[in-house]
Amino acid sequence: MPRNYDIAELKRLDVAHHLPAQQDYKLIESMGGSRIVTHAEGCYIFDGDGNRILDGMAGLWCVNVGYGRDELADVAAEQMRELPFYNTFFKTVTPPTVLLAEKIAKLTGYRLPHIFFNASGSEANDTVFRMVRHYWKLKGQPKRTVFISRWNAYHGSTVAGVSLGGMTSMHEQGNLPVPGVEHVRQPYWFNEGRDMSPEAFGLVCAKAIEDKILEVGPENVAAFIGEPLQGAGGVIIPPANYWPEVERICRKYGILLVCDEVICGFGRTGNWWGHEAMGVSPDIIAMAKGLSSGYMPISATAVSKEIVDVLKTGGDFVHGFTYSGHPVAAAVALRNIEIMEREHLIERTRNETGPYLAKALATLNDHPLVGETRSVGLIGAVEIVADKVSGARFGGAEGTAGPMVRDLCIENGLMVRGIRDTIVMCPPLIITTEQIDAMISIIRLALDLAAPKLTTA
Ligand code: PXG
Repeated sequence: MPRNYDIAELKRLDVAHHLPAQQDYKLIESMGGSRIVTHAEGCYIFDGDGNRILDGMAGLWCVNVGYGRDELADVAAEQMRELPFYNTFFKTVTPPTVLLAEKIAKLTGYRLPHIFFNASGSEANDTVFRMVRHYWKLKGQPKRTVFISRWNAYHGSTVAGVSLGGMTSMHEQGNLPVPGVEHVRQPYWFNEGRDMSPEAFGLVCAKAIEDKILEVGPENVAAFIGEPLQGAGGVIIPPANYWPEVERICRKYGILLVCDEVICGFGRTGNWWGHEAMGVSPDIIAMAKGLSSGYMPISATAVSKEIVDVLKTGGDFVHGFTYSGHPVAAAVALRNIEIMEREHLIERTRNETGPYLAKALATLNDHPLVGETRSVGLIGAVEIVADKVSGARFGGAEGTAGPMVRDLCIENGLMVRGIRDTIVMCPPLIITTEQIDAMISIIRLALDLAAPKLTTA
């Protein structure tokens, strides 16, 4: 049970001393501090003001097995007592780290049998950045340094993560991207492709990658990186033919294919990996979040044998972090995966709750403010529009309706994100059909409440 916190004092201290992630500090100050989340159980979070909120975001796209798993707390405590820390720098490793590496390799069908551990998704992508360039140099093709990514992609908040990502607001802070990253258009059919069929649009977006390869020179391109579906970009689900065509292009020019599975991995799409849902076989994947369901900070980069065989010709790969292969995080991740297997959460998402969410979302299509609903497994989106036919947005530009509807959802007991004018959701994989119904009812209510304000604004 929660402790008896002095919430007013915590809010005061929050404003005085704590700098939150990706926030407007002045705004938090004007609010008198952030919402203090005190405890959580199953699919619900509870705050210091007495609110119970259905967590439609699984924390931050990560608490796949839901909150309140005593066995994850127990396994962490056991490991902390036995060995709280040891590193992987001194020709040393710990038992949970080795066992987790084997487990992840197995989940890739041993196609990506070698695992490098990190503590965050950003670091997993930093590892990609350094490893890929090093690989090409060792292979005798040192000019292959360029990464191709998509506008509006999210690959993290470190220098490499922001550079690989395609968020222009992030690029503007810190003079990024670093040289050697090129961005191409995203496969966002609802916003950018409705004048053609999804199939035609899928080919156009894949062709943009080929055009960029030819512009940069294939001999200079190291890798293409992409999220199987863009999460933080607004749950952008590419047309079905996009990824197979991207893979064909990468193979044609001998370019490495990297999938960022930080959100899509560990059951989110109803498969272990998002790339399985998209029908491609990457050479490298980055993962985090659902790997431990957020119970411990841990991430990993899984790599093909071919790449590691080349790395073996180069002596030390001088890369790694203090917390690479942290034994407590690894022990928790192992047990988290065991829970997913024991409770058949991937199959349940694929066969039951995923299809149920898709149908429940589709019931919103009759709402005058809804332009499209879409989902894969348990990740979904609702597009808010002023005009259902043209797709025009309220206020003439994106970003008015989304935050308003999001805030109304939260006020009415549902945590979702509003990305531009898209409401996105990514609930724990343990969500029940009744809880999905509750989620959709609250979104409908929020849309109803927002409609008069938006139409008169
Ligand atoms: N790749 C992807 C696909 C992600 O979604 C990262 C990498 C970076 O992971 P770390 O652990 O370094 O944060 C992420 C993280 C949002 C939001 O606005 C999304 C993330 C992080 C913070 C905010 O939805 N995803």
